[in-house]
This record gives sequence, C-alpha cells and structure tokens, in this order.
Amino acid sequence: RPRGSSPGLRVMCRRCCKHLWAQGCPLGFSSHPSGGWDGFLGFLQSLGAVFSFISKDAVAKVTLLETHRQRHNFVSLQSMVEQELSAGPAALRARPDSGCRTVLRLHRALRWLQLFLEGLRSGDPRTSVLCTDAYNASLAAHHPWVIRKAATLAFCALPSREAFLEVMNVGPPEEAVAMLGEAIPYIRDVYGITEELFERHKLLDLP
Ligand code: 1PZ
Repeated sequence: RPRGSSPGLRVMCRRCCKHLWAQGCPLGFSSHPSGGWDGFLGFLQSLGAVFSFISKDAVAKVTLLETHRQRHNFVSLQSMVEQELSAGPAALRARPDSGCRTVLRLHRALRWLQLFLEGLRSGDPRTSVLCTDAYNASLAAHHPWVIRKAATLAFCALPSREAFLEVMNVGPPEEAVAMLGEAIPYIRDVYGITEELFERHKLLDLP
C-alpha cells in the first residue's frame, strides 16, 4: 500500500478495539476476522519496507491463529487456552506452534503498542524515542540481541509525530489524538484480560 492509504488505526480503533473488548480477546476470535490486528498490520505495512521484518512475523502469527481458530472452532481466547491445556501443561510447552505461545507474543506486542500510543498522545514529538522506550519497557526483555538491534535500528526510520498522525488517516492531528484517547482504554482492557488469563494458567513464560 502506498503511504497514507491505510485505513489503519481508524479502522482498528473505532471498530476492532470494541469487538476485541466485547469478547475479551486480543485476537482472532471476535466477529471481525483476526480480531483487530489486521488494522494495525495494514498500517505497519504502509510505513514502508524497513518494517517488513516486523510485519512478516506479525502476519505469520495472526495467520497461524486464524488457522487454529477455524480448525478447532474456537469461539474465544478462553476456549483456546482450555483446549490447548487439556493435554497438560508439559505438552503445551513442547509445542512450537501452539496458539497460546503465539498469542503471548502478540500480547507482549500489544503492551508495546499501548505504551507507544500513550506516548504519541502525550504530545512528545520524538517518535523514535517514544517507540524505543515503549519497546524497552515491553518486548525487549523477550528478544535476543540481534532482534533488539534490528528493531532499534528500524525505529530510527519512524516518521515524525505530525506525519505519523497523518498516515493514521483519521483527519486533522487533533482528531487523531482524540481517537487515540478513545482507543487506548480498549487496548489496555484487552491486555489486562489476557494477562490475567495467562497468569492464572501460568502461561506467561511459554517458550
Ligand atoms: C510502528 C513501528 C512498529 C514497531 C513495532 C514494535 C515491535 C518490534 C518487534 C520487533 C521484532 C520483529 C521480528 C520478530 C521477532 C520474533 O522473534 C518475536 C518472537 O517470536 P518467536 O520467535 O518466539 O516466534 N516476535 C514478536 O515478538 C512479535 C512481534 C510482533 C510485532 C507486532 C507489531 C504490531 C505493530 C502495530 C503497528 C501500529
């Protein structure tokens, strides 16, 4: 997609976040396919090739979850966790393609997103700094050195705050900021629900 043509965050935030939140699910299980992540990923892809190593991984994860959802008819994140745990926690830990370990990666990325969007909303113009800080406070702890290095390099290519608010395609900057204020609480709620569920089932460190 060319720059600026992404329905991106507007679609994500106004519609998908509400779907996600309604079902308490971060992914794949709402009435909206892929449960909201497609809005973000379209937006990420519109930011250009520098971010494609990130979007490729995210697309692979969303696709895996969508395949699992269709194959097993999962209706909620909770039902997926229950089904995958039914063979016991050891069997789940041994699976490199489980829905749970995949959701966990996106769950950590959602924390990054929340922190980053909060920073963007705050008015701080230094997008790369906001992004790096959000990353260091979330995903970085779970990534090996090379990934941290590559991610930090990619963040330098982020557009300015003005350009960023513009590619969000919401309208004038003030409107984009207002939309963030509307969307962030949904992201926070979805994050909290998943965190609680995974903590209860001791899944927060799935390899
Ligand atoms: C707008 C700028 C976008 C920055 C996004 C910040 C996230 C940086 C993540 C960099 C890692 C990408 C490379 C792949 C990493 C994978 O090794 C890990 C672990 O998965 P495993 O190897 O265990 O299967 N993948 C992740 O941590 C998931 C990363 C998903 C990133 C989704 C970003 C959503 C962006 C929305 C944009 C508005």
